[in-house]
Amino acid sequence: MRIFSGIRASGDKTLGNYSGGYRQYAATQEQGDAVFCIVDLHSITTAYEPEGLHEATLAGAAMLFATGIDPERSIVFCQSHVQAHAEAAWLLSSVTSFGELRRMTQFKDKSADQEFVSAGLFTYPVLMAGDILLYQTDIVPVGDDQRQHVELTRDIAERFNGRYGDTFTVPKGVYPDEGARIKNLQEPERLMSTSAGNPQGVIRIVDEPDVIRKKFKTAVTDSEREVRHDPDAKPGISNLIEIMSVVAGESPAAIEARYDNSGYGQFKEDVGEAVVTLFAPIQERYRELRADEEGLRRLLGTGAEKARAASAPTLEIMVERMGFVRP
Ligand code: AQP
Repeated sequence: MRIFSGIRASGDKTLGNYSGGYRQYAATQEQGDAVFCIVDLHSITTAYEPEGLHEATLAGAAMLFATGIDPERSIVFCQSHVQAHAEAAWLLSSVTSFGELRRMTQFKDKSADQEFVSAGLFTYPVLMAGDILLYQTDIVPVGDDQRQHVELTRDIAERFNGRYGDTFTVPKGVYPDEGARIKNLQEPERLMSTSAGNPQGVIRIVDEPDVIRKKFKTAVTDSEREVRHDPDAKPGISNLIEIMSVVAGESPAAIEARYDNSGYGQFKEDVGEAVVTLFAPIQERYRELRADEEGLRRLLGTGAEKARAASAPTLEIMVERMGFVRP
């Protein structure tokens, strides 16, 4: 089985990224041939600084390895190191409609925050489709915010296959049962995000333990006392239950039972402590890896070579079937 997922090089990654991304990557790499991409070409679709991109790319690589991706076992590389990705995006844009892209909710949300809305922000889902399809991917482990893009990728694959003959495996999105949509602790109606929302409600994987504890302690809840999973009536506490479920590997029902009658204070403290304990070894590995820039570049170089070899045959079939003359 072929597994592919991408993670944007941007800012400090969050508990949301851990839940929908990293933890799923580490688990799925055990199930087949996994390919993980730092999607740095995606990072330039919103306002950014070149030095920031440089740092975020290296940090992105370090975080993948720190959270358990094994470079011997899985392919880890940067999107900009493998030219097939930019080429595939252009080719696939001919089988993607303007109407489909206009319906993407992430474009609507992200463009609303931008002073300058780049064409790349609009067409980025095609780049993502190419990322996935170039590797004949079977499954794409992601968080729920990527569901619409994975569905679009499936439509693009089917349309290409229908028009030019069977070329791509049609991939399936894999979303975690719990923690596919971790919310901002201060604004439980919105997703926890690297780039948006109240920063006090965003748990960054590299946050100091005391910062994490404080963010959980001050998390928004409601005026009841009951630790009960009910996302509509109790979004704040339900979010904390889901976080605890991700971190402790327990079902929401088991967590409710454990905190029956104990009130919110103790529960919030325990969730914070559980996250601190989970992140401590990741932070340590991350610091070591990030300090060795040469080592990271070497690993990314090897990953890019493997990714070029793995994607080249599919790109070749695409251009041939589409009627291009090859030199
Ligand atoms: N809040 C979240 N809950 C669960 N999963 C999430 N993911 C992101 N936020 C949550 C998942 O993390 C993986 C990598 O995401 P990404 O870095 O490619 O970027 P994103 O989805 O756009 O979210 P970010 O990191 O918050 O970046 P911004 O908002 O700055 O663009 C994906 O699988 C994603 O589903």
